[in-house]
Amino acid sequence: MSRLPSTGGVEAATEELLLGLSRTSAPEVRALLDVYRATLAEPPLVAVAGRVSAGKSTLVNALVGARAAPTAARETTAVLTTYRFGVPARAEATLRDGSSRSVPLGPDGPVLGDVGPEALAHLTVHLQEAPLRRFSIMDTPGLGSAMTTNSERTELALATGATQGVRPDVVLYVVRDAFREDDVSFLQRFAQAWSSVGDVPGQSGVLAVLSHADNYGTGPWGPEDPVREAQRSAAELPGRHGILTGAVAVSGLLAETTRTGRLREQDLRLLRRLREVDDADLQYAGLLGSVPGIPQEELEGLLGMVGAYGLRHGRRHADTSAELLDWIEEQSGLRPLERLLEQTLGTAGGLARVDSVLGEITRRAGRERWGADVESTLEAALASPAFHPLDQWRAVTELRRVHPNHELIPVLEALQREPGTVPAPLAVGREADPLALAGRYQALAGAARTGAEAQAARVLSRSMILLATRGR
Ligand SMILES: Nc1nc2c(ncn2[C@@H]2O[C@H](COP(=O)(O)OP(=O)(O)O)[C@@H](O)[C@H]2O)c(=O)[nH]1
Ligand SMILES: [Mg+2]
Repeated sequence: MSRLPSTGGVEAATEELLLGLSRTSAPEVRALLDVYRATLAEPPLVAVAGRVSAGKSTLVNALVGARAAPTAARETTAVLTTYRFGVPARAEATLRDGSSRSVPLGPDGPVLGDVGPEALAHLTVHLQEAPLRRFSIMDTPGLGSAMTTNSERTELALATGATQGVRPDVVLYVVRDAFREDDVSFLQRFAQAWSSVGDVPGQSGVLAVLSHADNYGTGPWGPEDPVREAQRSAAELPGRHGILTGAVAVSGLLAETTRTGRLREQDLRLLRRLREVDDADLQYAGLLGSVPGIPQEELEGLLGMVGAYGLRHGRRHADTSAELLDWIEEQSGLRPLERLLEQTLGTAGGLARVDSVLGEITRRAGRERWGADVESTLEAALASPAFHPLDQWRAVTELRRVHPNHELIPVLEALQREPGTVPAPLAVGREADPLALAGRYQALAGAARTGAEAQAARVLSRSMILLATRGR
């Protein structure tokens, strides 16, 4: 059963369409269609992208609630890994030749043994962590800066998961310190890898994560609170970069520490003992890793879990472990990220997935000659009223991209929310008559300035006709 939000019946219609197609298809096509149906029934996919050392794997661990992804030290061996919900916990390696085999899952992640990095395409790790029931999450290795030439297409596709054929519903793009112009080109290359899979419209969201919030700006020892500064900077990002649908400041380190239950009683005691140390001494100690009377490795261990920011401020919130955990959770910024993620997956995620899968099936049917009857069945189904919400979604997505403030956007959005009624922005006087509105939009389509506007008007005209003929 699908866990996606309501998508105006499109998902049920898609399931029915694919089932119908597979009944009349050749065995190899049927097998493919079954894979697509299974894909649609799975939780949506979140891809975490960004440069090496941006904090991607740390964030993955925080969101999953387990130290599943190796961080920092083992970055050089990083390989694209998707974490999915599954029982029992297990790992599977997919090789570049398309075959796959199960590999042991050790405490530090999959153990590759004799599977060489050059043979490996990606890993899938099944875990029982509750957040993975809501979404699967893909940890990507950072893209190199030179992955633009044709010969590197394969690497690019491998590094973004494009070879898996399952398009991410949301991209969390992790940056450290700042979102720069070359991050835009990085994101474009990320999208480019996907476009080599097919020209499916983009995923439902690209959220920027300003990581290392605890070290932001003047840093943990500076006069300003770095976390607040990072939050202010993050809030400005979507307005500045059209490619972003949202942005949040996060300290992945603090989030990983609370969400994976790393802190022990002795860490709490150690933090309390640090209350007597003044800031300058603590900063110095933080750099050198020592405070008189406290073993260096204990201090380093604590620093590795809460960072200098947690050391400096956390010690004032360490009366009880509950108080400390609440404080860390609050500073980490993970909850606002989860809310934004939930919202992004919830509003458009379902339709984006259906769109992506149906687009791919349509292309393959043509390219791989699945048969004229398959193609005509697909075409007829997609043109039927059951799939009209998908056309509305496509139209509004494209309109938002081309004319972000277009007056038809709220109309299309209202129709998606309440498919059975004339949208509130229109429901005034005689204009509320759907057939009159259909005519008006038809005329607008003819006079439109751009393809996006024309498409939106055509789709709206049909929405009104469908409204007028409902129940007749
Ligand atoms: N202080 C601080 N350190 C972080 C944060 N996020 C990640 N790190 C550290 O930065 C290093 C790189 O993180 P990692 O998640 O491996 O980056 P990746 O290469 O993007 O996967 C690790 O040592 C992390 O502990 C953060 O928010 N604050
Ligand atoms: Mg990593």
